[in-house]
Amino acid sequence: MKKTFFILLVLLSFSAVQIALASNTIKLGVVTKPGSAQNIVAEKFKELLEQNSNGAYKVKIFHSKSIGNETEILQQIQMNTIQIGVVTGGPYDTFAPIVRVINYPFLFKDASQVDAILDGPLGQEILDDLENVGFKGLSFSENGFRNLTNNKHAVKTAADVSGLKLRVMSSVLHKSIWKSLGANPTPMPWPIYTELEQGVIDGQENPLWVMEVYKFYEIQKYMTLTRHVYSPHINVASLQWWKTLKTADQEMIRKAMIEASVFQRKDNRDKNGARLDFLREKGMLIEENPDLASFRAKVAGLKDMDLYKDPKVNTLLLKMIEATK
Ligand code: EAX
Repeated sequence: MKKTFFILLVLLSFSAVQIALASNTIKLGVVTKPGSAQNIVAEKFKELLEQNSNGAYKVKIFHSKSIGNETEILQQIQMNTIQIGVVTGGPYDTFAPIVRVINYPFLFKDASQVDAILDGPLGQEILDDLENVGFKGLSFSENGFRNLTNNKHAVKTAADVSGLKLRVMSSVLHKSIWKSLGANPTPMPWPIYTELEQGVIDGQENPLWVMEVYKFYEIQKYMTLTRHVYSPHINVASLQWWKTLKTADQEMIRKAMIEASVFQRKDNRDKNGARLDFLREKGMLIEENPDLASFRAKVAGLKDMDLYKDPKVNTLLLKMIEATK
């Protein structure tokens, strides 16, 4: 009898330990594959948090669409079936329209302006706003400035974009930008290699690392350095999960994500020069000095569109435009 009780006790405490361990495993979702910008953030975060918590927290990274596209990752974070995501700004659009403020075309001049603003009070306003839709905003890392590629012809001025079938992210803003520029934009989730290869679409737009890591140089001849949108990753936790954590743990997790973000932004920027050389070597024809004035002129009306009508979003957009002048 005594012995049975003892065994039962051992079993019980064993499962209690297991529960404790399981609850400290953070599931982190990214849509892209190892070597991608999002994955570099995720891996650095894992390394830092596991180290700083002396192993009390474990991070399991789900990548390469293994738990769905970016919209689906965000939905799972809202439900707390995944705790953290490193997700591109575009798909947040349908969850929190305030994010459109960062993706506004030709807003930021350069990386140092991006950091000053996103790491400052305006960026914080956006992170805080995400709490209204179930996300705890932790930090911004980056995809980077987005550039146009296509397989039809060289693009130098906005007029050259006319009629191109372009894939855009699941974002009304991105769709509106390319409509204003005269293209024929189709929203599609990531990844899109097959669609480009089969000619379902003529082109797409993304930062330089994407053309390299996803080998778009094999299937896209022309690239134009349009830098039309600065594309952040917004790194969030499930608010539902966040509220169950001790303050000290929240701080440890937030700090690790901020540190991982700072690390990745630098890493991404440091590599851009070499990427251009690499893509040129691979045979891409790169227009380095497009007529950006012609692009700007066509998207100038966006800020007066319904997209930015919500007073909160509109006020922040105007502040952002002022701050990036
Ligand atoms: O990082 O969907 C997109 O175009 C994103 O930039 C993608 O996550 C690649």
